[in-house]
Amino acid sequence: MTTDKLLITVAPTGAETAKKDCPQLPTTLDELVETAQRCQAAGAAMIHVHIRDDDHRPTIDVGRLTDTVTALRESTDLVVQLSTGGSVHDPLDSRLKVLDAEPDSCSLTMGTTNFGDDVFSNPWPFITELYLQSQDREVVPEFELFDLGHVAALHRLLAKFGLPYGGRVHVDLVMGVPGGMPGTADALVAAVAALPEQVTSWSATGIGRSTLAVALASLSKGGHLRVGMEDVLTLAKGVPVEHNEQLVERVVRLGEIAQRTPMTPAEARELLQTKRR
Ligand code: KMH
Ligand code: ZN
Repeated sequence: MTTDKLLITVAPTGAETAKKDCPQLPTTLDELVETAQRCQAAGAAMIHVHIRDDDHRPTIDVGRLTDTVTALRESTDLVVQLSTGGSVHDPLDSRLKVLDAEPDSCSLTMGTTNFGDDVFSNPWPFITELYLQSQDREVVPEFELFDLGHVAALHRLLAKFGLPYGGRVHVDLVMGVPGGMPGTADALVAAVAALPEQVTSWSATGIGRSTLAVALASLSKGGHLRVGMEDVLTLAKGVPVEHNEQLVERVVRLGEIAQRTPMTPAEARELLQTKRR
């Protein structure tokens, strides 16, 4: 699976950080579009999207999500991936409705995980329902794996329900969440070794201070990268991220050292076999 192309996904907003604590977090549609354009120019090919309401609080309102998908499609070429994880407070039935916004891709987390002081709930019946709906709606899932148990659950899902829409299996290792697997090279190697044989591409992201360790380990193993202010808010101790573009630029530079060229959005669509919309 080693490749000289590097898929960079930007996750610019997330659901955990408050705007008042981080005014540079893109929370309005205009800010998101501006961020997406600059991150694409810097080397990102996919965007993992969480949106906010008028008070900058996380929302998964389908109307707003649909407008967001439309705006991102009109203003960028990025593969648009909507989060079905939302925030830890979003109910499961609302999270299923995210697919109504017809994104290219959706996140699909493979198990419940402790999430700091909270619980990010992903019971098996929810996972299977979301998977079946993604197949039916022709949306390419990105399997989010926070733990080794989630890798095992992916084996089970693929064995029982077959391949995703498009026939490719793309996963993202989300590492260093307090409650999930640690953001270390050792954990990454163990998780990659355990991936199902059907996996055709994988990326990794390290939360907080684990961001660099995970990025370097992923590059060493031939993996792809996710970065963004959903996952990390500082460039170094005491140095805040001012714009998501900086995080994309940084991994483009790391990729150059590893002789990896950023994938274009068109190449990412080919890799993931997303539907032409
Ligand atoms: N905000 C987290 C609770 C996803 O986007 O699918 C869930 C999350 C995963 O960010
Ligand atoms: Zn997310």
